[in-house]
Amino acid sequence: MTEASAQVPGDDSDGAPAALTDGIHLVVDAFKLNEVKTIYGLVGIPITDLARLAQAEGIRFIGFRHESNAAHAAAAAGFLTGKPGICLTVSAPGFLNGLVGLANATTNCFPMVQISGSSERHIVDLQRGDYEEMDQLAVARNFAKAAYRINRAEDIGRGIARALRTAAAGRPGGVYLDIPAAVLGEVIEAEKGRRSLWQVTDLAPRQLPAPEAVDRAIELLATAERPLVVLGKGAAYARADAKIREFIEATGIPYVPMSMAKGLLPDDHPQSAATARSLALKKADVVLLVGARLNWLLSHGDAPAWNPDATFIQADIAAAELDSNQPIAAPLVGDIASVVDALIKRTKPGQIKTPQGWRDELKERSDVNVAKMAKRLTAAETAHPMKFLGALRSIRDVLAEHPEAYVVNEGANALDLTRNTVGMQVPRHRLDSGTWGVMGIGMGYAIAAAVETGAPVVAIEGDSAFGFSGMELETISRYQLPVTTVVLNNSGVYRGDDPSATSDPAPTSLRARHDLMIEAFGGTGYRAATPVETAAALRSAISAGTPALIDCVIDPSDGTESGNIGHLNPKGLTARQPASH
Ligand code: ADP
Ligand code: TZD
Repeated sequence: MTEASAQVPGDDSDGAPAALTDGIHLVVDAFKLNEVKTIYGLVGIPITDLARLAQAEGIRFIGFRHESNAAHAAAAAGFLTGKPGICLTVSAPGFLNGLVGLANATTNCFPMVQISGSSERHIVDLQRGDYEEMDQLAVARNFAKAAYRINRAEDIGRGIARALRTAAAGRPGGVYLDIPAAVLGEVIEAEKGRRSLWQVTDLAPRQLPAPEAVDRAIELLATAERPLVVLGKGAAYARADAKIREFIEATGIPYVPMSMAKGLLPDDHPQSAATARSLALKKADVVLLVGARLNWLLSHGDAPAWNPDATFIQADIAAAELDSNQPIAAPLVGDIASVVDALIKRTKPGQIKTPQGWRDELKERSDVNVAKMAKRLTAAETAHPMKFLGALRSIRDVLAEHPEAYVVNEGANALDLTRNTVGMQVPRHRLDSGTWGVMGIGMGYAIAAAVETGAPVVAIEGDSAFGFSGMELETISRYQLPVTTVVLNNSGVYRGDDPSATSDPAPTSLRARHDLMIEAFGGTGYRAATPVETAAALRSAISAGTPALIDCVIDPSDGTESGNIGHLNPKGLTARQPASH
């Protein structure tokens, strides 16, 4: 227990004064009991003393410049550790700023809890006009996996346990927990408070698939002529790396990793069909989805991206996910570690075989695509001004020397091209824009990766993407985190030569020397205009292990509108590609 500061005459039988505690102490005690190690937040009324006490009690408090970034950090911490990340925000505007991160975490199935202080209930509920007045609980319900409010100090332990459990169990997601200022300040007897707290046992219990469901899936895979496994970020999250590898290698089935599943098996694994992805999807006849949704990122399982006669098997913890887009012939509902374990145990030796012809076909396509890419990379090496691929080739080579480094990645072209160029060797080391394709996760995710792991972090950012969280360079510098930010700076959203400018800059136009920004906070700024300079700067920044930013000067005419998802733009009368002149 934290040291309660006051005593009053109690009604104990011996008349001794009873020790007291309050809401703030109880929150910190509940965190400690549940082994919360870090809080990502931004202070103000009514949570400043909560942050101070948490820090004094040995919980790390990372103070941000904007709540959205703190919430993204908590979400990334949840993905990286498998335990809900904690974000702490103030009332109304602070709460709303954090909500983007909470909603994004829920969309990506990352466990986190956003705790917000809130204003006086009796004023808020009659809309009398309080300081930072808002019915936060009602708002949060729409954007989170669940939302709860604690109305009495004696319920703090219960509320925190419930929030942690809900965030982590089943399909992980974001949980909102509202704690009004009056509850944080409520004083109760310390013993009553102590007895009200508990530690959550087995946060995310295993969920085993039924044996007949597993056999059904195995029989389908056994009849396949062109089987395929798709690994999603749910598979990465499940920490079943060794089992997944064992199953894939024992059956010889080719696999395609979704972007955050890169590294689950090393990207240069001979069964990876990542470099023959289009062909793999178009021709596979039996597809095993492992922690990957058939959403827009997988063209909803529809032709022509997919074989219209493909049969789908889906392993997922959320039964309601199944059949959301295509018929699922063999549902495997359970946690991925248990599902893959059951698949391994129930497959008879030699029962699932992958025809060599299918593997050869993928390998041939892959060789062609790799050769094409190698040619583009070589051409980019000498191009001046520097192209995305020129910078990325250098980044790829330096990162190959540091497989332990975490890669954070956002942007449009900066996202697509990095994903395709930079290989990952280790599971859960790539964090990116995810299911929403959201901009703004960059510095928050990078900070969480550095804080949670202590490993070097390289954030590869489009110049627009970086701007959403750029002020957190100060946070990175204040905590001296080993984060190198590489801005692929082509002076605009998508590209920097949009001809649609009037007397004002074009809607996509941007101008910044990001290397100068970090210097204001005491970090090291580099400017790189060539691939050689990019490699030298990245090597030096990673080996220094201190905050750095490399502004890579990229040809403003390099890049395509909306990256590889330009087809999602509406095609009305005014539709055109402004930057493709
Ligand atoms: P990607 O974008 O990489 O394709 P998605 O985010 O679409 O991945 O899918 C992740 C899926 O993984 C979600 O449907 C989620 O329910 C599921 N999932 C998350 N954790 C687990 C787990 N431990 N076991 C089983 N399924 C999980
Ligand atoms: N706002 C938010 C929160 N998310 C978004 N995805 C967008 C806006 C729209 N958007 C994209 O989808 S990518 C992008 C924006 C603004 C930035 C692309 O420019 P960039 O990258 O400089 O980051 P490239 O490499 O120049 O394409």
